[in-house]
Amino acid sequence: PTTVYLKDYEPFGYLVEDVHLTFRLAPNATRVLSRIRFAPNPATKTRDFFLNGENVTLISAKIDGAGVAPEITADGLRLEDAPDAPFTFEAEVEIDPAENTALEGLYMSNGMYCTQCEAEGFRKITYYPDRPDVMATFTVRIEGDLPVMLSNGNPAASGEGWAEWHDPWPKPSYLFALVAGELVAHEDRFTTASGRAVDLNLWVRPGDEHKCAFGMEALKKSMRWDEEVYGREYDLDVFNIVAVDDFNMGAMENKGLNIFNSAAVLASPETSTDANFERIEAIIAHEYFHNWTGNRITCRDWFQLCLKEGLTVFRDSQFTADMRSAPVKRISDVIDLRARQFPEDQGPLAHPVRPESFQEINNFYTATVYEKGAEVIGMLKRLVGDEAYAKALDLHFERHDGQACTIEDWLRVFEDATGRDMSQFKRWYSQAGTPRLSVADSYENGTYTLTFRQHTPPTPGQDQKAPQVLPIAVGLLGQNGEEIVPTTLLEMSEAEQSFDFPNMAQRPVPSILRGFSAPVVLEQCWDAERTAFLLAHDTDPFNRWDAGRQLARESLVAQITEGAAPDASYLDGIATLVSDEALDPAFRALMLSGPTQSEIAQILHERRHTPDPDAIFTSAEALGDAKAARLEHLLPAIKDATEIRAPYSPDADQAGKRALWSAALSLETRLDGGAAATAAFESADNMTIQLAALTCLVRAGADEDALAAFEAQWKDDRLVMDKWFAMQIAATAPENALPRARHLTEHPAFDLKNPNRFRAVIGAFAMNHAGFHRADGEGYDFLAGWLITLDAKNPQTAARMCAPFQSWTRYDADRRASMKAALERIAATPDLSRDMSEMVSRLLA
Ligand code: HT7
Ligand code: ZN
Repeated sequence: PTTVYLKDYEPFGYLVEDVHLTFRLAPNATRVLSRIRFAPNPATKTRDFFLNGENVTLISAKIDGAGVAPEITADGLRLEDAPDAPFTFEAEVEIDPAENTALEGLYMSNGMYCTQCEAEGFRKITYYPDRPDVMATFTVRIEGDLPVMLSNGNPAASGEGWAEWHDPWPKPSYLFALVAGELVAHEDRFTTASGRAVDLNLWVRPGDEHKCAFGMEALKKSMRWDEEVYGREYDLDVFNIVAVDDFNMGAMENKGLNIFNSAAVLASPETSTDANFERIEAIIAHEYFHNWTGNRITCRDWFQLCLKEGLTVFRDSQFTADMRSAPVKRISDVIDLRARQFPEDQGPLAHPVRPESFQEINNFYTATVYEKGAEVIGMLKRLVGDEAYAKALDLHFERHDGQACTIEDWLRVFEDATGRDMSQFKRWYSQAGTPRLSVADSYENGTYTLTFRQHTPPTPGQDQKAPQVLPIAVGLLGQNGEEIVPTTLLEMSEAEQSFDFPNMAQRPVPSILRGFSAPVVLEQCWDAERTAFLLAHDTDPFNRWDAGRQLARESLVAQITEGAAPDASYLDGIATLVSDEALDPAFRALMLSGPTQSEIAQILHERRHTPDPDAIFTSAEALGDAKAARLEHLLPAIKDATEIRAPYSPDADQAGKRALWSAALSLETRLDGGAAATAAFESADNMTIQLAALTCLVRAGADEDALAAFEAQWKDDRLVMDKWFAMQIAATAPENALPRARHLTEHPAFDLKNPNRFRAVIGAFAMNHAGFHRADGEGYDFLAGWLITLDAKNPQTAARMCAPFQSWTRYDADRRASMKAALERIAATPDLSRDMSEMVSRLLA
């Protein structure tokens, strides 16, 4: 396979003025007619007229009305003698949406036509310069016997069996979308700050109308928020969202026609959990915010993906923090970053936030590009301050509207708006790996000194790392827990740097990296007493939570490596916090959750112990049991105080109470074997409590009746059945995970072609840490076998699911050999996709 390099970027030799497309829809033989006006690009000397095209059959091609016979290759079309002056290119091609199981380009989902063009899917629809720096206006005519036919922009005209759409905003082809089928709309209206009336429609399959209201409210809140916080208004007369069952990712920000995985937009109290509601609100916001950060200002090439994704994730996190609890959102984001991005950054798949080469761009829609990309924006904002950030963003929108940009353009905006030199900061975009930040302190003659050292371990292809700019938020506490120095930002730019705090009457207790101000691993000399002190007193909610997490982590490491008992100071600290009714219930619920088993495996590996997944599982269970015993007397009061019987609302307040109630129920189940969980399951009137109770029963191994009852109740709801499949595999005891997953692949509702269902069974299995890492290696073989099968149909989803193998080198020799063999089995599969072969070769390198 060919490798594409950032350094080789060249603009396309032609500009596209406008595009007219006509679709004659038919499941196995859709005809696509294109009329495209090209003009030589004055910025380039070479004029290679090559149009990307894959899996399309050319019927005819013309230039300025005269037939031409271009050279056709597996990946496109070339005309040697294209004019060196403006001309119109016309083509007619045929494609087969019904056979398209890769879900890229135009495909069918339950009888509905829909598209997914990011990153390089438009070339599966017709011949085109399918690259983000070619921007054009599109007019689209759809012909077919379907009641609803949608495309980007505003509706232009329609009649019996046809509809026309016009998008006045120049856009790259990856933002093209078409949907056609039997759909019904949940309608609403929004008036923008400047008075433009916008029709809002959420299109769903008949029967799903009752799951639309929440998504629509989330859309309106997002539109208002972007006006108020970023000064960004919507720019078309209509905004359409469509829910689709078969979709590779969460959602797609096509201009004026966002397409959503139905799991990322449909919600009702009976069928969706609080976590689903929060995620849906965030994804709707994310896709909507792309209208400015992604669509109006797009990426020059796919190496710049973080320009739109990092910024848009940062914006959706700000939105959620504003709508809900800011500290809880920050803690949840860091849990996610440490669980998904840190392993990526510390393993064979590590790559910079702006990668420099790829074989298959779909493999770079990663936690590093998205979540670390968002952390980088958060650091920028901290470093320059809120006001300068707002000024820089205004300049970005003003200067680059309508352009396809780079990270250099983005950083120049900050340099011009603030006068700061961003050259060292830019290393965050080019250096892979998680910096490790160690800290030492001293106290002499009334001056307290913090000395930091930063070091980033080597990553594939990058042996040496230069120091990065680290914003380190620090607060100092007095011996009685009072705050003597409030949060202060230290700016570190060297490999080693000291910061003095003079005139300190006593040696303070430092609270370092408040709010997780930089995405680093903080290495402090372990001091159990200081950590317990911070758990009790820190005024920074993130560091307070993290102190609890560290105590739990150290307890587990000592349990595993020294046979120690669960740490009493951790249990005491948690007991005090969870019964403190002045604290937000959502925060208290987070305090009760422990580190994941794969996090413990990573820490053991860092400390040169070979992780034993069974020992990790047993120790985590022992800590859970000890927590239940220590908190037993508090559980009734915690549950009583949360009033979960109020009429259901998905708001943050109620969701926080239910989270705490469910965490208490989970501990109670360890004590009563499932009696309380059974009662909760049977009386639940919302999915949050029903699923929480069922999870408790699965963990306790008392699940047979409840699982059957749940299936009987929800067998006709695809999204709820995904939960049923996933949870019973992920939460069961390790020895049951593989037999259960195997058994469920034979369930009549298991469907390889539906990514949600595949992830619910095969993906959930890999989340059962000790079940996946069974000593006999059969878990690895099971995953590899299913990835090989899926790769033949849907390479993108198959390749994304290789991630559980990324930690393979950290385990014992037998497990390592089994994982390597599983990866080699994938690598040796004939006709492996480009997606999969790139992933496996990086994993094995
Ligand atoms: N920009 C989108 C990324 C994307 C995608 C979405 C759905 C299916 C396939 C996809 N490939 C890339 C989604 C986002 O970040 O908002
Ligand atoms: Zn995005």
